Amino acid sequence: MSERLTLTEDIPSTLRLRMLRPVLLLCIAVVLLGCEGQSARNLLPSHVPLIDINPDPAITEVRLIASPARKEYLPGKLADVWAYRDGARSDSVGTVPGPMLQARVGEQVIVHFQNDLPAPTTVHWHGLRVPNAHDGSMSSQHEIPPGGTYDYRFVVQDAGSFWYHPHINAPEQVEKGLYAPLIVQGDPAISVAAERYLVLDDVKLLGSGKLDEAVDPLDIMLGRPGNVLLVNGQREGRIEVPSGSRERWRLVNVANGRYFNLRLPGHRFYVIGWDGGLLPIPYVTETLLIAPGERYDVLVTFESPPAGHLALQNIYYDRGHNLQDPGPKDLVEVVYGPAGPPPAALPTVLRIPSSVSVHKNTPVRPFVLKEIEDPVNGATFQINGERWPMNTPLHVTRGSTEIWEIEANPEMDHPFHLHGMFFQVLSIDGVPPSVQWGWKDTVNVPRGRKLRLAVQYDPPGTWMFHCHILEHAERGMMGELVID
Ligand SMILES: [Cu+2]
Repeated sequence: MSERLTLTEDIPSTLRLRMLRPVLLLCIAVVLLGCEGQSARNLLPSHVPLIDINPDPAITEVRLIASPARKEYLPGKLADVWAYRDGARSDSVGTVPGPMLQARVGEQVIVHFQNDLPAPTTVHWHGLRVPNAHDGSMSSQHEIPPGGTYDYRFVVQDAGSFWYHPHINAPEQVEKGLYAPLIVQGDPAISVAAERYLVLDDVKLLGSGKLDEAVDPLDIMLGRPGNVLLVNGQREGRIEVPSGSRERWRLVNVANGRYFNLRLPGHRFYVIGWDGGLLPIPYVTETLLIAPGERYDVLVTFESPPAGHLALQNIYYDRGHNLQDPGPKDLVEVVYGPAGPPPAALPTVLRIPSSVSVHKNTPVRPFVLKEIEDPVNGATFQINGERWPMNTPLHVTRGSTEIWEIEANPEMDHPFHLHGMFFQVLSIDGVPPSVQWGWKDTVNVPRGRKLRLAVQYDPPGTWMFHCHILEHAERGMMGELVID
């Protein structure tokens, strides 16, 4: 009998049935944990920063190790995971998420990386503009074998919220726990009572609390939907917020394929930034969609304590394939604590806008993201009719600008990520987006629609672009851009 458990399962039974899991469904009812909603909610742990071993204030130098570790996703049950740890702390153990890398704009960062995993790996610094040899993709470096080391070196150029993760066999390695937050400081100060980095994930667990490593066709199609939702590696956590005050939340979606659509009932998100840092003009929203790989930076004001239970929730977003609404799921309980400092006036301008210059003669380069259903293997994925690694690299000239017109086929959305440089969204089906001039490195391409992006080619090297549903990328939805 399957021992997979069902905690936050939101895959419609019709689809699961269609996708060859009839036995699982019969078993679901008897493997429930049975304590949903009753567990003692623990305060979310804060991220432990990597120790800077270099006294020079212009250099952040750290030792990062990836190794097997254990993680208690479910109470009293240990899962075998792969995790990052700080090699500069003699007593460090691997954690999920891994230790946070922090640096300031203009600093040189040196990461002495050591692979203690039983498999080759690399480290990709998602969103950072780095020299090509330090990007950590399969197009820019050789894999780091078990027992091997690699020194990553780059100067951080942009303040913002980023993350790091492997770029080899990512569907397995990220799912096993290899991901961590990365913050580059250097923004103008925004007055808040507290700042948090909430790392959103899901994980597919068996009733034993171990990772379910079986991959079925549905996992390939949707990006391994987990049955347990995690914030900072913890299920059903709790945060205490200062009453009458304001916090800054950085948010990243590190899930293989889950879309997070956030809501905090009775509160609004004041969005001040996303992938490439602060936005020129903030905006307010009741719900916040975060596709895999994306980051958002929001202010939340806690003015009126709710009468009852308050939770940051994940609500339905229609990403395609007739997935049905499972109802809201609590991600983390929010508790009003003692009064904090009253919030200062909200900033209205955060950054001077800058943009990629495009005109009517700017070349348009089309990309079609396509899913090919395969009843045996689930699906394969293509960009412009080609499957990585059999893709034809695109060659372009450094400094030139092009418009990328990206179209997703009608079945489902795909979050599109470009390494090495930011881009700007010009239009969706010809209509400019309501929020403009923010720099992105990952953007959701809604199914059946066309996005136009402005991309200026720099720096030189071979850069990957791909869907950030990791199973899609690994099964073909990935290409290479060569800037000469
Ligand atoms: Cu995709």
